Amino acid sequence: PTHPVANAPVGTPPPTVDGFVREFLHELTSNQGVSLERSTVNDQYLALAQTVRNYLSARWIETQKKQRTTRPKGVAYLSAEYLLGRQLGNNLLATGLIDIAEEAMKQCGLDIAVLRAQEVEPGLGNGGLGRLAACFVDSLATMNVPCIGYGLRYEYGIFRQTFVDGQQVEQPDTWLALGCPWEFAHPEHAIQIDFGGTIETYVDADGVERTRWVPEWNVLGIPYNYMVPGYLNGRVNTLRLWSAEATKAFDLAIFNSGDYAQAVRAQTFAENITKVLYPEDSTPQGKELRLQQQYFFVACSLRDYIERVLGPEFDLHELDSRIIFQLNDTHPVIAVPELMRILVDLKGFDWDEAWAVTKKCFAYTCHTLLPEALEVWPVDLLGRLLPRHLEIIYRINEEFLDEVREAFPGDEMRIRRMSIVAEHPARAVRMAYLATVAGCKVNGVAELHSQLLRDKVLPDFSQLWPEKFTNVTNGVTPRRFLRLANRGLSELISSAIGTGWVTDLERLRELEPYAEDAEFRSAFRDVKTRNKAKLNEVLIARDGIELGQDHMLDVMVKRLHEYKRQTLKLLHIVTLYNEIISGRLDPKTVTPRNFVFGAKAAPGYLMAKQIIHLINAVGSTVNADERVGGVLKIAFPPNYNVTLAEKLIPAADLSEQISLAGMEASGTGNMKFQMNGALTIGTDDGANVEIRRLVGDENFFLFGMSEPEVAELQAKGYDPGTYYESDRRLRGAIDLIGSGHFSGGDRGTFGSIVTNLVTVDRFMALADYASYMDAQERVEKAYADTEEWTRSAVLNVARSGYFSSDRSMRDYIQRIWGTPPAF
Ligand code: 26W
Repeated sequence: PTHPVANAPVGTPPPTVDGFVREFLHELTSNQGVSLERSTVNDQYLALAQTVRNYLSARWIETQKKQRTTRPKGVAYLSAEYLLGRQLGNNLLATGLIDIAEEAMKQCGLDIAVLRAQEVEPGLGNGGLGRLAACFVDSLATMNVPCIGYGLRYEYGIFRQTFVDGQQVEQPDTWLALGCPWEFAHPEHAIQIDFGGTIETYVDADGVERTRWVPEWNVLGIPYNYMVPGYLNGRVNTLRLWSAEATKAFDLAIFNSGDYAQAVRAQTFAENITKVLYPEDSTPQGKELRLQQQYFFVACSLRDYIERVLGPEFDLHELDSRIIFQLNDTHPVIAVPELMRILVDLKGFDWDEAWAVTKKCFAYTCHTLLPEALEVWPVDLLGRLLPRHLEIIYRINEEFLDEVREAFPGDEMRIRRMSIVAEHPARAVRMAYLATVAGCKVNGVAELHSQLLRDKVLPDFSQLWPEKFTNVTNGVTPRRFLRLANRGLSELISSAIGTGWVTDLERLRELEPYAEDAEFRSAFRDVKTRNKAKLNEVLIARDGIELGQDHMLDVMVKRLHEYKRQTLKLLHIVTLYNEIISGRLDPKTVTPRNFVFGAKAAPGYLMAKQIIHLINAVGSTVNADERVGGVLKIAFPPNYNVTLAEKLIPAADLSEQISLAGMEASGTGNMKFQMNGALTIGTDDGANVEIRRLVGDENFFLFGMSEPEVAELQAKGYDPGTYYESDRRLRGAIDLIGSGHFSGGDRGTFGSIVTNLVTVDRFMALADYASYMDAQERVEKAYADTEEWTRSAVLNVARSGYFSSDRSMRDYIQRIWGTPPAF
């Protein structure tokens, strides 16, 4: 069969299965150097990837050629993380080659699913922020917006999680070990990046006193390009990730000194910069290497854009007509003084002229509310690594504080509060303040978060510049998380309303009437059942985990963090278990449920690691206890990642989004579950607020305090002990954990979790416990009415269109970038 292929090279005939087979076999022999008979699965995967890559690269070149003539304004997304997930399936989908490739592999006697499973996902991110960046670049390509994603090519991505006796053990993620067919290395375009040294002043030819940086050492940045295809539209954008290598000059000096071994060590030193992704996703460690990573990738990216994309002819006074640099959290904020340095020190701009340009070229997205997650760099560290940048930051701060003085004369307290340079506890640069001062716009990632950002995190700034602040609610790509991950539901949707929803997700609204259609509901349930069966197969093969048959699937997947409250979920489970084994609850009256957890803990976050241990301990105890009669099944597959998410989410019935109100900036998992027909049990937090508004109260299980109620309780003084004392079931659950029941009788194992809960409980799990238990009872009742539950599930899907990242991108374009579609 032939098939129109949108990303096929111009002028080439539509691909056929035969043609695909020929190209595949050619790649196998010429690139892998093996015959089909002797090839390994890895050979086959690489040859298949190469075949797809060939289709894309012609379009990619075409896109770039057009851009060089039309010179549109583009977006440079600056992000230290991209959590891409597997590429092959996505690229097959974008090129319209899925069916052809499947058939072609069949003709070669191969199962494409086996080949696809061979791909190791690039896990170059921690969680929400990195996955969001991947969704955004997908949407921009699909919407035909010129975008270049800049980031770091970590040699080791997020660690591989294993469990040893229920405890997390981290293994290095060797994602490049078997070869990555999706990257294009360009060592010939290496860029030199300087560090350290001193600054000196000199008088230039016009008699003007100027400053220059005399750096001490340097490394090379090697660009690796990745293709970001739009969905069936022929555009292929670029993701450019930088890898660090030693410079020739650097080792030559040492080689010449005769110390060969030292010279080789110097190479390792340089390469360390992009060796590994920092696995902390909320508490910056203030590590020098992290700052090196940040400066390294933004310095490479600015140079690349200014010199290679714009070129020497371009008048940098007009920079904002060609680019907006979107700062994905504060990690790339050192780009601000870097651009100032380029303009003032290297291009001869006046300070004011340079600042006027810089202010128009950056916009800042904040992704958090936790005070400890806000990056702050000690000035001694900054001054040692980037002396000129520190000086530039001081000047930006001085002029900014003059502006504040003018607006609020005599208000020295305000000056101190707003200073980019904090004086206490140690002198340090507040990167979020620098980003807010330099950015033309500042946005939060959900309505509630943006409001709290204005009112609680940056109140002085929003008072000074109210027009700077805006909201863009996050979104997720429906290509990966619905069309690709849930083929069954996609086909059902398309059979009802056509295929337009894939690029226009609001059209899912047309499904609303089908919620009333018993036949459609039955087909919808069949899809869920099949997705559950597939998940079972995956979990058995992957981890030997067997879920209960015909159980409700209740899923909580996200990074392990106290504010997300995995312990609250555990308290629900332990309560049910305790009530059953103490004879107060008949297991036959309990809705059979699989509780699935997926979560990585930052390696240095001890409480998070203990909570993982506790989940596993509760799991093995409850799963093995015959009194439970199999109605409660707990599964915690290790190494939750994008690939596993794509299997879990389409199978889920219930989505757990139970953070303390005011803590989760947005959440994006919540959106993926909704889109795949799970109902949400959740607090009024992050984007849950908007999900609930869209699906309606009757299709959402709300519980817990609202953000103002949390603030009020905080203010009057929170004592978790009172909840423990007064709630019998809660006390029973906590005491059971404290008794050593889940730790072979050892009371010490989980002692610190218990003590923390009843004495500190920073995220108020105990305060929300009763309300959560109530909501879970409502879930049970609702689930018992299969038709009503399905009706709600269909409505959840039908009302999820707003959470397409295409809509987020439209909002960024309208409210922040002003980028017109390219051509
Ligand atoms: C170690 C420094 C650090 C600090 C914060 C590293 C990474 C972060 C990120 C901001 C953590 C993160 O991923 N935040 C999540 O961003 C998502 C996308 O906007 C939101 O949906 C989540 O609510 C938010 O937790």
